[in-house]
Amino acid sequence: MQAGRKLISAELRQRFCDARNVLVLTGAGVSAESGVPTFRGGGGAGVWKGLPFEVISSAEMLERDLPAVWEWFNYRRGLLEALKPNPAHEAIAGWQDRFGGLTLVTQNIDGLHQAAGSREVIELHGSIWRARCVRCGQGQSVREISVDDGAPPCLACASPMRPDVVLFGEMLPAGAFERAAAKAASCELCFVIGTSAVVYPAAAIPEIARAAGAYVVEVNPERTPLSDLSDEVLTGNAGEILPLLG
Ligand code: BV8
Ligand code: ZN
Repeated sequence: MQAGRKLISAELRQRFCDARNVLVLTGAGVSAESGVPTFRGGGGAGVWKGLPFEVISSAEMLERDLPAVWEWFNYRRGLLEALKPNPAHEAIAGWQDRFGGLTLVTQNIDGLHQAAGSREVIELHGSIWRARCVRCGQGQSVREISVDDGAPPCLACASPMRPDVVLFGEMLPAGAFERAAAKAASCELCFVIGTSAVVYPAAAIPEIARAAGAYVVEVNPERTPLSDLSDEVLTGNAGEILPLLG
């Protein structure tokens, strides 16, 4: 039997066959094999102009220097333009037709799950492809506005627009966490893929699933604070492991 296949227990194979309600939580690691830099573990997205990303991606920085925040996300969007989904994104997209109830929750703002064909993705931290007005909340695709010279003006009220992402110290989009938490509390199988599980409240979702009796499976080349809580840890790259689950 191919080495990789041994990685997956017979128990997981059985649960994967029988499961109806499955929750998947992803982080930057699921996009690593597409070339998207991760934040920790030397992934390269951790520091910008000497500032740790938790600082540049913060509500406080937005107050202090909105153009700098735009520059940071324009830089990251530039990195993303040419990147494509990888076999991990494709495997997860394929699961939505396999399980009656698949809930895909991501911390990623890169849109690669949707590019792979995943529908109804719960984007806990927003999207780098959207902007919204700081005053009236009007949303806009960044592809429809010029974002290269500072904060673009809102087409409705002319106030400055900001990246439609959740910054540190900011609340998640209305209902996003609640919807994910409700699905976590009722799923039989919970996959945690490519996340260092240190940012909250996202990292609480697998904890909710575990507490509700779900079988929690972590996919990550490294151990995380969630590894001990997981029923099964698949050590390796998501793009190589997920296709093995069929
Ligand atoms: C909030 C968008 C309420 C912007 C992001 C409780 C305890 C402690 C702190 C807090 C707490 N509650 C709140 C906080 C504060 C804070 C927080 O969690 N801080 C952390 C740093 C301790 N949380 C917040 O501020 C949240 N808001 O709580 O609001 C509130 C409001 C007002 C006042 C009070 C309370 C908002 C958090 C969201 C911030 N925005 N992103 C942007 O992208 O710049 S977070 C961002 O960082 C990502 O979205 C993600 O969530 C996180 C990065 O983590 P990962 O995605 O996991 O990536 P990382 O690089 O760390 O790890 C990659 C992993 O993949 C590694 O494990 C690696 O081994 C693995 N890997 C690598 N290659 C592969 C792989 N795995 C598989 N395959 C591979 N090939
Ligand atoms: Zn406006």
